[in-house]
Amino acid sequence: MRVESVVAHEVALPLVRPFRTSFSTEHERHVLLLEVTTDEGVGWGECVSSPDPLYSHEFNAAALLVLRDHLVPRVMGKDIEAEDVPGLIKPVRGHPMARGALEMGVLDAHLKNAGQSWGSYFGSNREWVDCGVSVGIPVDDSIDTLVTEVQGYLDAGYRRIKLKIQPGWDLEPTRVIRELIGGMRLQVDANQAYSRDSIDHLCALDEFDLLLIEQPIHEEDYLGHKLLAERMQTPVCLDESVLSRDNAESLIDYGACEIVNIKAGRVGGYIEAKKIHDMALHRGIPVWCGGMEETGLGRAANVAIASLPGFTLPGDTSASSRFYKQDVTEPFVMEDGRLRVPDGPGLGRTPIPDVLTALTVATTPLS
Ligand code: SMG
Ligand code: MG
Repeated sequence: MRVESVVAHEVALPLVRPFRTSFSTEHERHVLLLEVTTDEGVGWGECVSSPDPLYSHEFNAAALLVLRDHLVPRVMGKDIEAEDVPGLIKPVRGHPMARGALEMGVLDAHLKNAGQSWGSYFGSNREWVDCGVSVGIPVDDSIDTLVTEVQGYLDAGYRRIKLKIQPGWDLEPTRVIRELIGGMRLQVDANQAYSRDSIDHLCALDEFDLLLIEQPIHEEDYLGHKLLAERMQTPVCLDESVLSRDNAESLIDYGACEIVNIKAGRVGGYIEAKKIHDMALHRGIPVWCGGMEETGLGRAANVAIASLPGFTLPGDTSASSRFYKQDVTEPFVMEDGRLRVPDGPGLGRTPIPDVLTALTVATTPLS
């Protein structure tokens, strides 16, 4: 196949409620959607960076630059297979979210043309995936607000709750939500907000019978996570620290994590995500699918990959309505706490043209 043009559509989607984590409070999601035109047709990629480099070093303006000046030129106009994209752009260091978006767009174009679904291509063995939901820190710091929000998710049918935590917002909210939800699956995510000095404090979470604690300490502090994992009964799961298949295996071997959050954008795309899945499955390490408040495009790919056999824990694969009143594609609607894996060609979703136009705040040619 041959890539003929790449255009970035920056869309702004208002969130149904603010999403507060240990690193930011978001009211509106600004996301880059890549329209990749090839001789086989059009595909769509989603870049999961944000306007500000707060979750990781990546941010939208940098993603646009690296795509335009370094990544897109390496794939444009050549006779390639979709699977060649990671190798072609490998000499460029870093920027996994940008490179993942380009790979996703090319692969979607190819699979749409071939009539093969994302799930079938990657080896899905399920038609449905369980839905977990990530619950932010209330902007009013109120436990009552948290309880009301979580009760809404319980009523909607979610099968696993993840609470965002940070110093000062950890033991008490976790205790209250554990009481509220009984024996249902519960986990917490700190987005690096603690340090090695907090190990005693974090061990106090053990009494809440959590599935896992996600990325409690700084992403580069592997020893800190290893020391925590040795002390804490709750399994330690890494998110931001995991950047590739080989680094995931290193972290597991070193003892820094017992469970892996697989987020395609963070590791440079779905092809690398699948490699992490295969390694973890082979080694008996549980994995689950992380989320970056994706639109229906990224959500489609996530739901498909979450249906691979190694994804034994519910992911942050929530319904579109968790974040958006209006998604850019046909929305993902939960049924009995699950989402159906798309079975249409490619992602099984495309932007709805009028909606895309209405939500777009900038269009940037990248080729
Ligand atoms: O898509 O449900 C979702 C979001 C899940 O909590 C979520 N993601 O660290 O795991 C994480 C956060 C990062 C989101 S910041 C944009
Ligand atoms: Mg996380």
